[in-house]
Amino acid sequence: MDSPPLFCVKMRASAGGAHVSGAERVVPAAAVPAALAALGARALAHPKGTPDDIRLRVEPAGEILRVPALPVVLERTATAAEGMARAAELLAADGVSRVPEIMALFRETYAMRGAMLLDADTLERLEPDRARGVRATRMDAAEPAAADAGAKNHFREALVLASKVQAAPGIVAEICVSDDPDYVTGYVASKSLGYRRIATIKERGDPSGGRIFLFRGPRSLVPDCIRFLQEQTVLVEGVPWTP
Ligand code: PML
Ligand code: MG
Repeated sequence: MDSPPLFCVKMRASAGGAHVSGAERVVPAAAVPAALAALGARALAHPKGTPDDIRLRVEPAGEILRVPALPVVLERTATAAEGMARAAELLAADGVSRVPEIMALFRETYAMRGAMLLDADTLERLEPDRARGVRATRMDAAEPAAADAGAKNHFREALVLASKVQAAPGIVAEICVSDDPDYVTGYVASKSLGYRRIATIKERGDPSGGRIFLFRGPRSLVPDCIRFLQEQTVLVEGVPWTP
């Protein structure tokens, strides 16, 4: 039996032009109204504040690619400094050179809506629009998500995104720090490291966060990479509810 067509449901909320929150689901038509309601409620209840602009959007999901979730490993760190050092160590162990320079560039992601796309070796920035960055979008966990309708599950959503990103052409690794002031856990991900959850990677109360996607390959591959991140709908299989 053919499965019913799926739709991407997206929410983006901002205040005074600054990004507050965003989330998305990939669901069959019958589940679109509930997904819109849940994402709308979420936009209104974000710890970063009440938005003055909430956008909800529904698009046909098109052709779906299924990828497995990256395996999850917890890295126990107690302070932001320890967490950043652990992230750097993992990237270096994974064959990324110039890690201190990459970590220094991380600060520049704080004001961006999307991620920085960085050549892992030359450190050249590859995003067509540097203020916006590159946004990984059109993705969800493959398993039915009835219990997922309510509050944000940082871990699950991040694992979905990281698993999609590592399936993109040319991507070799990612580093992420949440921009939610009270969410201190971040991660480093790659195909060989899996999803390394770093228990503490920033100070509580700190609103700065961002993502860097590290790319390796010919420049001719960059458009394919960006197209995959932004346009290919991906369902991630085997995403656990809790880490
Ligand atoms: C975000 O706020 O969107 C990033 C969340 C990172 C989640 C890390 C984890 O809990 O595994
Ligand atoms: Mg956030």
